[in-house]
Amino acid sequence: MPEIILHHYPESLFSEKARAMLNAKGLAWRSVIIPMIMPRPDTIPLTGGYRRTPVMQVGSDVYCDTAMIAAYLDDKGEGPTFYPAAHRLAAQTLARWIDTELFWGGVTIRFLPENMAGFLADTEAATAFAADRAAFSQGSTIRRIPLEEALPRHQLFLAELEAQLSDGRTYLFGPAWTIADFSAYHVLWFVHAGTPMAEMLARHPAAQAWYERMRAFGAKKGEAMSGAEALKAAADSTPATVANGTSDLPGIPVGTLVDAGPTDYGVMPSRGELLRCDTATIVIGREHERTGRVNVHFPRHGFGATRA
Ligand SMILES: N[C@@H](CCC(=O)N[C@@H](CS)C(=O)NCC(=O)O)C(=O)O
Repeated sequence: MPEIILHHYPESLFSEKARAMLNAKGLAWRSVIIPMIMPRPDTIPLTGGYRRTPVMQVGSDVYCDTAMIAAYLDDKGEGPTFYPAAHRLAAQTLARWIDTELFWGGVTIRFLPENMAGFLADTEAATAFAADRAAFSQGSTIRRIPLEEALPRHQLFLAELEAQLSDGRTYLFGPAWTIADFSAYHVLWFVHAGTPMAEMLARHPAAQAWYERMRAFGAKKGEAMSGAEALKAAADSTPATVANGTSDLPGIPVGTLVDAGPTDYGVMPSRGELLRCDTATIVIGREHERTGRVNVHFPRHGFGATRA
């Protein structure tokens, strides 16, 4: 199997979710650190436009969104599945709620001036970051959550997490992790790690102990790789075959040139030939002079494709 390559940056919370999943599964991975803001000349050739972070590459297959990354990793490495049958619906639905609703409330809290120390180097970096994220937000359908809504939402989640864990269980749904553990972990890491908000988490002992268990997964770093090396790894491989690809998009059969991407925020699409669109995934095939042929995989939830 080609190496697993994560394109990410240290401060990115969804990258922390991917790092934790990779390490929990005991998988070896290579680490390409990308800039926190655009341009990203060694990542966009792989995705063809998608610009959210992280992106995972396995040879010339590119996995966008941590939901897709989790689905790919699930049967790799060691440890239990992220989606145990008895809890699959609850864990997936909770993970999706955390990755959107709790996340956007968390953004409001984390970006309060008193929680920002050390996040951006100086005023110049702050100005560049604000301009980049304004461009990123173009076309977004997401509502910014005001603090008076975000804070009680977060406090209630902490209280419910504490109640869930207070019988001494190791993970949210029992002795084995699910995808919901990794989603809850990365948002708490973003809000509480290294900020004055750490004290709020510490008031929840069961949640704090669970958080420390999850943080041990996130801590390990991958082996460094340059963006140029990662593109060469794509150029040197062939994408995995997409077997029996079908499309459930009305009037858009497999083989159509499409724009595929998120429908909620960071909506910059990737253009390519549709290889599959079903309830779980969208896959497109595309070419770039630096990568050769790549297949780009998206989850279906929160994503769409239109004729280019
Ligand atoms: N649902 C996506 C969310 C990814 C996301 O929002 N990532 C943030 C960084 S943590 C992002 O893309 N920010 C803008 C950027 O990095 O360009 C996932 O699970 O990967």
